[in-house]
Amino acid sequence: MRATAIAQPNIALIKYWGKRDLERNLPAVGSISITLRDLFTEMRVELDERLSADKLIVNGSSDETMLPRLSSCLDLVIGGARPRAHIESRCNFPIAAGLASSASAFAAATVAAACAIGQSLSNEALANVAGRSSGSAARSLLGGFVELENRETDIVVRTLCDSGRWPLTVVVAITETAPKAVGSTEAMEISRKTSPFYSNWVERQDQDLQTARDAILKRDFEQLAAIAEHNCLKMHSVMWASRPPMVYWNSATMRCLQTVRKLQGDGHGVFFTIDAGPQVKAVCVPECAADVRSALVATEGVADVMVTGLGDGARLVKAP
Ligand code: 2P0
Repeated sequence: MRATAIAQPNIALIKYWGKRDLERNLPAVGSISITLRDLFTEMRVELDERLSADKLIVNGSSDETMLPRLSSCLDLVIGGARPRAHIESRCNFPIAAGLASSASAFAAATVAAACAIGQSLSNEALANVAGRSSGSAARSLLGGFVELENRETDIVVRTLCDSGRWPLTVVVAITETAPKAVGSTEAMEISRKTSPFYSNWVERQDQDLQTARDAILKRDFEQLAAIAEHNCLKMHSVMWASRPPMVYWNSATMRCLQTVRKLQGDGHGVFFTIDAGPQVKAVCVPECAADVRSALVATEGVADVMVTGLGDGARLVKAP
């Protein structure tokens, strides 16, 4: 009745922002992401009939914040009448700071919970359970370039290109490690209800998905760079125009964008993307990674820089 799984966070190049069904946590739009290799969440789930309540330990300390959502995730996989669980999570990057920590956490928890009870779920079933806990988590089940397709009543995830076929590098510039003030779930709802740009965002998403899919299949870096930056800035425009406005950037975020523009001007194959947080992810061809890293390290306000390649999907690390 126990299992451990590991999952990597993913970074969306064509973003998920907004929900069409709050109850089932179904996204309003499809999305395309890359799964990272060197950032991870390891999640151990042990079901124990003697426990009266679920317990969560994160990086060695008791943690109540994520517990209700993780308990619901286990209920979805195992059923509400399940034994309570001792959940232990280990994560090697800042949590809730715009680095997709919920994606890797819920992907790992879903895989571990299913294994803990010896349940063999299809990829589709895993995606829908993980996605219900956190929309972006379904994408961390798979590796490389992953598309989340929004179907009429559910979602489906598939790999568009393996990490080995197009081994890009991601340089993450950390400009702030504190958790964000407004979580994505709440911010998405504010955007849906108040942003004058929201309906246009949803309507145009299929075009952006098509352009990105085409770029990935051709491995056309310039095309992917242009559509990913456009889609990212469009998502932030939706947020900025919401009431109240949601601005996740700080001054170092903007300076990182300028650094990336300068690198592009010097001929480097690099583009930026930013999620619901102030960190900047610079996606680049591997031969430019050292220069991109040095330039971001030297950018004022950058606290830390992490470099990673693209990785595989969630997997078990220990049999029960
Ligand atoms: C993404 N983000 O596509 C977008 C871009 C943030 C900005 O998916 O409410 O934590 O749990 O389904 O998965 C963050 O959203 O949101 C997210 P819920 P989640 O990566």
